[in-house]
Amino acid sequence: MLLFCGTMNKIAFRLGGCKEEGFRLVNWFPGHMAKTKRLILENIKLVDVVLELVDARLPISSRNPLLQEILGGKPSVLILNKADLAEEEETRQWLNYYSQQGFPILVFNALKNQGRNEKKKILDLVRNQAKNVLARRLARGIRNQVIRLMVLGIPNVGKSTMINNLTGRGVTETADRPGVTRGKQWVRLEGDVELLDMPGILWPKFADPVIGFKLAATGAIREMVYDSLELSLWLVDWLLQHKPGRIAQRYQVEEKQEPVAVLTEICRKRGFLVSGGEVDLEKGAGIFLAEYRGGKLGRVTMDLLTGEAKC
Ligand SMILES: Nc1nc2c(ncn2[C@@H]2O[C@H](COP(=O)(O)OP(=O)(O)O)[C@@H](O)[C@H]2O)c(=O)[nH]1
Ligand SMILES: [Mg+2]
Repeated sequence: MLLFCGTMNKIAFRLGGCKEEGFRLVNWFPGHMAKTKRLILENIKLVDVVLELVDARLPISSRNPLLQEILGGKPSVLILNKADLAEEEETRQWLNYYSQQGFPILVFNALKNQGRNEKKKILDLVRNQAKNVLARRLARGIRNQVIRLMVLGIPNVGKSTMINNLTGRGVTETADRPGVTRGKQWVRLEGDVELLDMPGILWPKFADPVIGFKLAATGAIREMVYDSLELSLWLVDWLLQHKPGRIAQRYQVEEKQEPVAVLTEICRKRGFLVSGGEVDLEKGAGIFLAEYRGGKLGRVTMDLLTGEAKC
């Protein structure tokens, strides 16, 4: 299970030594997977349509690898959430990509009050997806035409926020960290649509180390399972390669150097020093990650469809 070994060694090498902590990243989730899957399968039986939430910045990396197996043919609607944090042109391309594959799909910002129109768009897609199920039910003599749906997605993708948005409630049980949702009941969205008031929390992909880093960078992975310095160096490296100019613009530093030198320069500019004049890289890393997540480096789509840099 040394999934992150290669990249970690690269980073550790730049830091001047191999760090055991780097391998902590791999220990995430497997223990909970079987239980999580069982719970979701139990809930999925109760619904007609699934709202699959993914992060618009990571339209591939934030999808669960076993989703199709979990759905077992159950109709779903794909929602690219957090669209306000993703690059608009990239989102348009992803929308085309999934539409062409026949996915009913919508771009969304669950934090914002999207108004009736946006909610109606979701419900129209849901109703369309439920048509066959309702027809089959009717053919069996069941008159109940209420469509039941649930929200599914990996941690922190905005499931609770989406439920609040659809039900029109104030913010409850949302947090910036994964895995905070509890409780279970049905909420009527419209006369013919009910929503399970408990999202299905899926585990993310972690077969590919790059995906692990992307998920960690956007905040989908619990803080305790990665080392913020290593993650921030990976992110500096990724931004230098894929979004040149972003770091320079924010921090007025020279981009044509190794990631660790870039982070060191950021620390110096910000005055993050420890005794003896050494830079406090840990502090710089934490602040860099927080600023990135807070959108201070602009909108960033990390899964890329365009050019050579596909994902
Ligand atoms: N910018 C932005 N933030 C969002 C959006 N949806 C959710 N969030 C934030 O993402 C974090 C996680 O949301 P939450 O609903 O708790 O995710 P869950 O773990 O999937 O239930 C919270 O800080 C939300 O405010 C969105 O569309 N845009
Ligand atoms: Mg939640």
